[in-house]
Amino acid sequence: MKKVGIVMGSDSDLPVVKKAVDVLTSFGVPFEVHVFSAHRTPDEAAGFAATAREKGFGVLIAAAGMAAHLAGALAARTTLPVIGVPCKSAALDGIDALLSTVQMPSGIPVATVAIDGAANAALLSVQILALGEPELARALDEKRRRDAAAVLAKDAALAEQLQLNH
Ligand code: RP5
Repeated sequence: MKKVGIVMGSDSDLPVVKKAVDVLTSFGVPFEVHVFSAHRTPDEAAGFAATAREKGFGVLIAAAGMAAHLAGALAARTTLPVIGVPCKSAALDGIDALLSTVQMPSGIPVATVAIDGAANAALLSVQILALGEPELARALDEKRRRDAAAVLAKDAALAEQLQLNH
């Protein structure tokens, strides 16, 4: 199975990235996590992206905050799908990172998820890998069923609590 490469701009992004790690672990998808900054270690970030395909990666996730150009910088060096996770920071609540990540000029796409949306970035990675992995596709279907059942259980519990529908 192809690996997912997670790159964060700083170790301060780890609490957000942990959500992606948990999702990938739950699906048994192999992954690596690195700290490479687009501005502090541009050569390492570019080198990682440029060699990612030959090293067995199928998708890259880039998590960064503030003037977050990490996802775009990685996407510039690979034709693997790159998913950007804008991370919240103090000054602008993540709007800075959201706009920096999502507003890629035409030609170099970055699939951007919500601010701090690392869980969805991981799920999207699994969905991409599942194109060639029927077992993963089945695991995704099963998760959807479990999630739906959890919502319906909450609906039933609420009705019970409020004595509705009786
Ligand atoms: C970005 O700047 C990082 O992705 C992080 O979200 C933000 C702050 O980095 P630190 O100053 O905490 O290293 O490059």
